[in-house]
Amino acid sequence: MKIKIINPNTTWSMTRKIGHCASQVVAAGTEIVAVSPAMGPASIESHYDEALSVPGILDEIRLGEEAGVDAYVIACFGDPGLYAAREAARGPVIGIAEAAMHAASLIGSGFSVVTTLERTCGIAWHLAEMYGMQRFCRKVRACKLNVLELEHSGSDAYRIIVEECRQAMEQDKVDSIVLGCAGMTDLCKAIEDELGIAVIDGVTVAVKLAESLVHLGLKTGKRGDLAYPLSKPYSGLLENFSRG
Ligand code: 2AL
Repeated sequence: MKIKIINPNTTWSMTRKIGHCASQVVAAGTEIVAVSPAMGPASIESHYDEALSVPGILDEIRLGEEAGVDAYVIACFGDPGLYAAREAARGPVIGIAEAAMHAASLIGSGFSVVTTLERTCGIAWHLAEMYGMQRFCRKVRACKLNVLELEHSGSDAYRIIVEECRQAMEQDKVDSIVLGCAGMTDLCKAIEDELGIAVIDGVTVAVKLAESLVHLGLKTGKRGDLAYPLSKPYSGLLENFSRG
């Protein structure tokens, strides 16, 4: 089984980290391919970044379909381009925010999200609403860290994130904490050990969900609004996205 993880930002140190953490949790016969698209923002922390990450994601889906990939994970907490990617893919496509929030809803009655910049909190709330997870989401907390600070060993990011998770644990009456950035995947176990509360990383949950769906023979439905996109011309920079 081949699962392709698309880190929609172009920071390969993060992509390698994501691929490594995902490889630790899959079965022996599951191959993980972690990529960043050839085009896109270095980090994603706004609606603007999200929109500009989507063509790169869709290009990686196209390449994956040609290479016989069985399932995909979109490894960015805003789940950018998720439904467009599902239209273009045969197999399942899972976003890390939807995976993490659903996992949290299965193990407790409430979770808080701990994410990067304040400005991304609205994106997380919007997703919680869209996925029917608002009932479980107690709070979305920002660490005031930008995404790329997670890649700098001297940035004190771990300490700052642990302290925000501690606040969530003490103040929000939650059963778990959802990490709000794919770049936090490597910190999950250490935070959980330090605080003694369930900490959920969407990358590992999404990859296990994708693996399970493939194992069960479940694919993306093509009978309704996730059918393959219609064939038509696309122009300018999007010329190569024409299907047909
Ligand atoms: C993210 C993420 O997961 N990767 C990225 O570049 N931006 N989301 C976030 N809220 O920081």
